[in-house]
Amino acid sequence: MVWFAILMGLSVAHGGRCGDGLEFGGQYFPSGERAFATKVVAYRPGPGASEDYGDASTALGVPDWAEGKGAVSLGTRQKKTPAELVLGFDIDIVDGKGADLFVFEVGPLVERTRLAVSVDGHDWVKVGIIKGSTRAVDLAGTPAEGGRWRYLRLRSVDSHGKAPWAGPDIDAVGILSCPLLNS
Ligand SMILES: [Ca+2]
Ligand SMILES: [Ca+2]
Repeated sequence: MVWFAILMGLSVAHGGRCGDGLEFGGQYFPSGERAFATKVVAYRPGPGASEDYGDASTALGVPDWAEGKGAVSLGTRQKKTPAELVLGFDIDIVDGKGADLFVFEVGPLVERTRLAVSVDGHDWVKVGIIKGSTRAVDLAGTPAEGGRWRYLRLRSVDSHGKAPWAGPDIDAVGILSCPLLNS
């Protein structure tokens, strides 16, 4: 049984998803292109979101913002209906060493965006806010630590801002950690 367990361990290690990582915008993603969101589950823009940046599918896949195209605007926060974007992934979001999720937000500074993860797209666990020069979150120390998740929710935090750049403008979101098992 011991040998069986060791062999299983080896096969898992070799069959892992993190052998061919890629770098985007100076950030290394161990899972390569698979690290990026593949589904738009919900998009509910708040005030100030421009129609020119109203295609949520532009947040899928690897970062591709160029010449004013390739990102979706969330608009600003409203009290009753939060401005939000919900994305799904084909691999698990897990708590690995260091930061676990990286958001490509257009512009020199990230507008405050609250992130939450979910197993099913219904029950959410808040994992923190990205802002300014911080574009990544670490699940360590959050209620999501040690879990496995497939959905990410991004919500506008600030209620000020004007079109066409009100609120966060999301080009892409990728998983930095390496979900070796059950992916
Ligand atoms: Ca981590
Ligand atoms: Ca994009």
